[in-house]
Amino acid sequence: MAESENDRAAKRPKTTDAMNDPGVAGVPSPDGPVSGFEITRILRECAREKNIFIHGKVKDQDAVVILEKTPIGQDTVSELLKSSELQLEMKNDVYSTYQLRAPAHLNEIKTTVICPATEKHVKKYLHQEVFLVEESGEDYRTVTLPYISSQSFSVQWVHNILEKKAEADRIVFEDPDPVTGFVLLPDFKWDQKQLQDLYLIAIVHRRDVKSLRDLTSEHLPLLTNIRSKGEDSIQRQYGVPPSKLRVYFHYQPSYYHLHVHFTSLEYSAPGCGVERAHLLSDVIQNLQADSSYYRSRSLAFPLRADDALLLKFREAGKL
Ligand code: M7G
Repeated sequence: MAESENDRAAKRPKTTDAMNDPGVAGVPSPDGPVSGFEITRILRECAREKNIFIHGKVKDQDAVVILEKTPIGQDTVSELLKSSELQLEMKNDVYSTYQLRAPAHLNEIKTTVICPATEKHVKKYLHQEVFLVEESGEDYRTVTLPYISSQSFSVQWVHNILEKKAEADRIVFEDPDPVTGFVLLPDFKWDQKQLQDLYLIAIVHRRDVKSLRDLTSEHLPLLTNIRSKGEDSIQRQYGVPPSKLRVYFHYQPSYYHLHVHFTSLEYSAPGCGVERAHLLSDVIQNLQADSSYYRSRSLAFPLRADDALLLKFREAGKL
């Protein structure tokens, strides 16, 4: 099958964080961080999503490795069928099943390494019971804000992107305006090999907005700019129109530096459910109607059983 313009566009060279780069992006790296990885335990696995999250050690440092089988791209199907070995498993009437042994370059596993990983990283990927919390504006100021100010994940990786110290060659679009500007680039969950699971993030240049909670009508020019220029760039670069995109915030996010998720509508991205995702278009309209909407209203979100914020809500008698 002929390779479409969109699929070609999706196949941009991959890079890794320049700060921890074990080699050159796109070049095999036999001494990369997974070769010396010693498994401590499996944090989570999902047969349906075909991924596994592993906690272990690399040279005495804690690490999390995520292995994920990627979708089969339309453009590889013809080569896959022609150049693979087939081993018969069973045959019955018109039905037969096989094990197909694909050549290595058509059988890659997307691998994400977090090293050194903090206890919070390990917990993030550990399977846990979840509880829905309803946070009023007041709860945010008295319970959540003091907690996230002391406990949240480092946003060093975000600053590296904004300062072009990492992932600079992956940037799809940038508006450098310090107030309304942002950087748009592929999320590290997306390997860019196919458009079915397209996933980009827009990271704002300004550093004084932690999350949805901080937004007021003052930020409307920023939000409308992200929506229009983000959608235009994705249409231009990948041929995906705005009507095929889900554009949203997470609340709570993992990283408290304002960013917007752009995912393919076809793809049920982790965290795109109603209990965590807030459509950018809804946020814009809510702020147009009421500048203090996100400062004052209650917002519900899921928290995992081992999340210290859940304990804070319990201690405050809110759960
Ligand atoms: P979030 O809502 O704060 O957290 O989104 P979540 O991870 O719980 O969804 C942050 C987004 O940034 C996620 O979609 C991550 O996959 C993505 N992301 C995280 N890191 C550390 C990186 C990174 O180093 N590079 C890129 N490109 N994306 C990242």
